This record gives sequence, structure tokens and C-alpha cells, in this order.
Amino acid sequence: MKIGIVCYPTYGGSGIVATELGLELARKGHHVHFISYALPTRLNTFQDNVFFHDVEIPNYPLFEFHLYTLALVGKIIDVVKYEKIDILHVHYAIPHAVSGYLANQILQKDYSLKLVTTLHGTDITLLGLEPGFHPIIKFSLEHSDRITAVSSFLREKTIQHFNTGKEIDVIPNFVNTSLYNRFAQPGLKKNIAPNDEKIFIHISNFRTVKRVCDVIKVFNEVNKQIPSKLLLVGDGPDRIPAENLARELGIQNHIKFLGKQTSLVELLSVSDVFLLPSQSESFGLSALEAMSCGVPVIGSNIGGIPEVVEHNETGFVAELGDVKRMAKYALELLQNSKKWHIFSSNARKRAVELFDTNLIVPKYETLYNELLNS
Ligand code: GMT
Repeated sequence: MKIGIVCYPTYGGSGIVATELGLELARKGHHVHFISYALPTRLNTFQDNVFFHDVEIPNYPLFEFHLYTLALVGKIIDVVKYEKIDILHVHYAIPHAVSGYLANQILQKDYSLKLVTTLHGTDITLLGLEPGFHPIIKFSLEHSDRITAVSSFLREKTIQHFNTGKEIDVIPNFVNTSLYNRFAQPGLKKNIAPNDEKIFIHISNFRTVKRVCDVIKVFNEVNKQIPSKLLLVGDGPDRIPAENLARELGIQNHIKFLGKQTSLVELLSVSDVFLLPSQSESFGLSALEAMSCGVPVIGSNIGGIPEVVEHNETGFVAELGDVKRMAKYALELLQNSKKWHIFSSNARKRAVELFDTNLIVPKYETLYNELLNS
């Protein structure tokens, strides 16, 4: 099949999922055309059958705000027509589903394009609640040929908020468990924890919803009892408040603000606990990647996190903001090596058995085939 994938190129999860999906589809022989305003973060290796189309945004003095949505429509039309695209798969409803719909309407008289929209979270749980966006998102969902959501939580939220009457398939995010596999790194571990301290890690785009300051508060509680180190990977609006809090608590020497990193497997492979205390999280892809590397996850029991982390098996979930309980869970794991090893292998097992790329990507292929045969 010839598949067009529209996504954000940024560090966030939806762009990562879209890119990994496209790469795997290309490895299976499909032709995959990525359309975005920049090269997606993870599209950093050559893969046969993968093509990238850059959306140029016209700079006209009259326009105070760039017209990305419309520029995207034009690029989609161009790519669909000349690359003979069968399926257009857009990731994140705003503005991609709208651009896809408009392009489809313009092409309709001489081209039948199938439109798939995958919802990733904040397009529904945050933007979807904006009165100005609600009718647009509802309309573009109703005019998608198929809709998928990355978790049951997000599917229920979408039905609750939009009630489109259209079926929503749940196709969870996935991880390449062959790539995200723990491997010993004595040198790196010694460098980070010279006195064999325990290592915590958090990976995100440091947006407010991630509650990075809670990560530091949990770490601070544990560090009082067990000498530990904390790796903070990523960057965003809450990095400075987090750095300030670390200094206020006097624990800045135990914390490494690494910023954005691309090689996550090395860092995950030396980590003992992954922290994800988000206040909004429709799936939590970073938690799944950690589990695949055998890292137990401690997070908040909100959104899709409980669908990824199995409480008291592969980690723990606690009430939003309950940093004391999260710290208690972490101590339970770190003070009992046998328990930690059980949780670590459970986490890996769950990733392999439920969320591996080879299990999930075929679900998208089945959906595409159903559309083309309908
Ligand atoms: O998590 C973010 O802030 C980025 C956001 C995005 O739109 O890329 O991630 C969303 O999509 C990811 C991939 O499906 C999910 O794993 C994240 O849980 C989801 N984020 C939220 O719902 C806040």
C-alpha cells in the first residue's frame, strides 16, 4: 500500500508513534510518505520505501499568523495525487484531521482517498475541551473513514466528549522490544552512580501535565533514606521550575538535567525506577519504553497509565500528587532486591507480550486493508 502519514515532528509521543509506525510499515514493503513541517525526530536513519515531504508555509505580510492548516492541505493534495496514496493516516486531530478532510473534499471528484485519524490524548482531553476547537474536532472525527485511540481511556473520553456515533478502534502504542532491551553498562552506571546509588529516571517534554516537580519531590523523599541519583531527560516549560526546586531542596548534586537525548536505551538500561506522575496521560509511551528495558514504573493512576503499568506487578500507580505514597512504593522496590527483579522481569514480559511492534503494527495494516476492501 501507499500510505501518507501526517504528524508533528516534535519530541512528543504522537510524532514518535507516527514515525515508528511508518518505519515499520516501510520495512514490510509499503511505501510511506511522511508529511510535516520538519523532519520527525526519530526519522533519523535511512529506511527504504520512506519519503519525507516538507510543508512550506507561505510568508505573506498580510498574514500575522502562519496558515499551516491550509499549507498542509496543499501539500497533502500534491502528495496524494502524484504519489498515488491509498490511505492518509493523520496523527493528532488538530489540525491534521481538518487538513486531511479538506484535501479529501478537493480531491474527491477524481480521487477516492481513505482517511484514518489516530487520537493521541491532548487533542481530545485538552484541546477538545476548548469551545473554539470542539465543533472542528467533532466534524473532522465524523468525516474520518476510521478513528483509532491509543487507549481505552481515550476512546471513552472521546465518546463522552464528542459522541460522534462512529466506531473508535483502540490500537495501543507499541515499542520495539528488540531495540528497547536492557543491556549491562557498567561504565555508564559507575559514572552516574559512583557509590552504587539507586538510579531514578524521568523522560518527557517537561510540559506542566507531566508534573516534573512531583518527580523531584518523590526522589527527594527516597533520597533521604537511600542514596540515589535522578536522571531528568527532555526539556520544556517546566525545566526551570524543576531546577529551582532541586536547588531549594539542596539535592541538585544528585540530579542530572540531561536535556533532550536520543539514545534512551543506554539510560534506561542503568535505571532502577521510572517516574511518571502525570496529571494527564492518555497512554504514557515513555513508561512503556522503560518497561521494555526492565525498569519498573511508578506513576499516577490517571488516564491510560493503569493500562500500561500493572499495579503491584510491573510497578505501582498512586493518586495524582501523592508523592509520599509514590516514594513509599519506590522504597518497597529498592529495599527488596528480589522484589525489584520480579517487577523488572514482569515489566519486560508485559511489554513483549502486549505492546511489541510486531503485535500492534499489523492491527493498523488490517484496518487499512478493511478500508481499501470496503
Ligand atoms: O505527552 C505529551 O505531552 C505529548 C503528547 C503528544 O501529543 O505527542 O503525547 C500524547 O501522545 C502520546 C503518544 O500516543 C501518549 O503516549 C501520551 O500519553 C499523550 N499525552 C497526553 O495525553 C498528555
